[in-house]
Amino acid sequence: MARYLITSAIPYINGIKHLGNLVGSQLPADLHARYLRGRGHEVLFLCATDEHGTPAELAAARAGKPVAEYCAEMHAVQARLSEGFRLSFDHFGRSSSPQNHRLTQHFALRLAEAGLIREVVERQMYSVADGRFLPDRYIEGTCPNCGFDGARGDQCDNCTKQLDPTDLINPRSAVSGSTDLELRETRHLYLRQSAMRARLAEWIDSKADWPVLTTSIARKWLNDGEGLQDRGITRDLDWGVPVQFAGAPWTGMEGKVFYVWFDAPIEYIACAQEWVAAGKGGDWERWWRTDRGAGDVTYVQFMGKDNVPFHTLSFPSTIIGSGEPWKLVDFIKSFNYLNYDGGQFSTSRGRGVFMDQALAILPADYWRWWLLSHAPENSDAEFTWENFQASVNKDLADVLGNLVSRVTKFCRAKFGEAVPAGGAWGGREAALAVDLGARVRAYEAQMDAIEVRKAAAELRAIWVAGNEYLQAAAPWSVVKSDPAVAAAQVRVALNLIRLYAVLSRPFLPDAAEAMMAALGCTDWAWPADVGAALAVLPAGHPFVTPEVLFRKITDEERADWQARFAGRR
Ligand code: B3M
Ligand code: ZN
Repeated sequence: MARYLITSAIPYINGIKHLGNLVGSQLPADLHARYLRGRGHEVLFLCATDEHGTPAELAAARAGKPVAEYCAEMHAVQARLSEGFRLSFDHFGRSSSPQNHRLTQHFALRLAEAGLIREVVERQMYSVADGRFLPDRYIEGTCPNCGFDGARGDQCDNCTKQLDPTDLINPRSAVSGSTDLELRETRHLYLRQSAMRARLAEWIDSKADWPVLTTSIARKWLNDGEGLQDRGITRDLDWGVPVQFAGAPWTGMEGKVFYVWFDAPIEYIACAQEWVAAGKGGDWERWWRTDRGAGDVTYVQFMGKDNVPFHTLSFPSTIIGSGEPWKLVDFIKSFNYLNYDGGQFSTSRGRGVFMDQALAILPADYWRWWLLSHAPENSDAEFTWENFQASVNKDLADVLGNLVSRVTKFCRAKFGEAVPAGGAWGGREAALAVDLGARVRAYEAQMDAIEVRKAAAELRAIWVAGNEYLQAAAPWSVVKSDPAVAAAQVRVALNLIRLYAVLSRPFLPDAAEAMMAALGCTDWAWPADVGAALAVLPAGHPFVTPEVLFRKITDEERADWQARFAGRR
């Protein structure tokens, strides 16, 4: 038994996430956590909401709520949706927690002591009416490129041009609308990432087994242009981790907070402390401190490709730069984007399926299966309703669901609702055990490598092999001439259902539970030997015939959903 620490990128607090967000980090992380638990390993799986930064402040303002209240509410919403999708976090924390405040300030202090923080004087827009410096997104005006009146200080949403606040024509405060703005000098803290370049490059070079998507993005940032830049880690905002704290080695930083991307990854550690504070665990240090036992932990992170630079360069700079024995990530699994039906998911236009909407129309397992079996690993992927309908109807209803219902119904009709005794195995059963034995090892290999699509394909092949066995054995014909042989076949087939529940559980947790419940079995032991696994349920073991595991999606539903989620123009 080994120990695995697993974190998913922590979703922003502002709003409900869409299926593309889900498949880019949280869902595959859950797959991995469930798989490792199923194999008997000790797992700590952490996620949280990312609650700081301008998007949180702006969303709260739009909702007309104090930001702390808005975040508490949205955290509860996201936690409920995570449960709905059966994301098996050991703890779902909050980056606004006191633990994260303390730890973020601790890291800043350590980095300063190590000489890795410098103060930089900048000229920044100050709003006299609002009495504050304005972050770029808080300044609006006319785009110098396209003339759009609602351009922001960081970007024009109309023509997508990247802007500097000083580029805007007639700039005004997004807080009050005031045009009484002036450039004033202000000091910010910069993390000297450039000083870490050689160490980071050496570290990335040592990760030959990492996905190319991960290392190529990291190398691009390390080597492109002037190379790794020093990065401002403070912002002029009220909501966040205060920069001016007791014992801080700088002065005059009142009214500033740490940049959201500085404190967000630190939440991975703080979340383990929150897990302990919530009474769910006794010791976070054995997961996070190599001087306290974390040396034998394998740490795996999951994220979308846009988050890779922050996890391969910025967060490691924080961790390594602190000079303290924190656990560094061992493997970073990153994902491309999921597109939606010929375009992109769009929150502002309500285009695509969001987590709450998905659960309102179908149970979690349907979505989990499609998303994971089509995970955007080697390139961007696309959700289409046709493809979703075909996958659900074929893989889940026709292959897995059909096997379960055929076997249990046939047994009930001919032998009653208990595993029949029958005779010994024949050659076909022995061959099935050998075939499945090899397939299970192939499935494990893909799951170990976190090759999500390939693992799904192996699992599907395992289901198909069972159907083929049943089709060839044909107990419904054999029973007429040789009931004992048919009984032995059904005994194997009922055991196949249990084997499928165990193997499918990481992908389909609810269906797996339903299958095991029908079998009246609680033995989730992973199949070390498939021959033995096909004999776990003994003759005479009672079962109940389950409800339909997966229903089919009709053409009418598909058309209806396609129209419903197409978004506003
Ligand atoms: N919240 C971005 C995102 O959800 C950001 C991830 C933080 S991971 C520390 O894609
Ligand atoms: Zn523009």
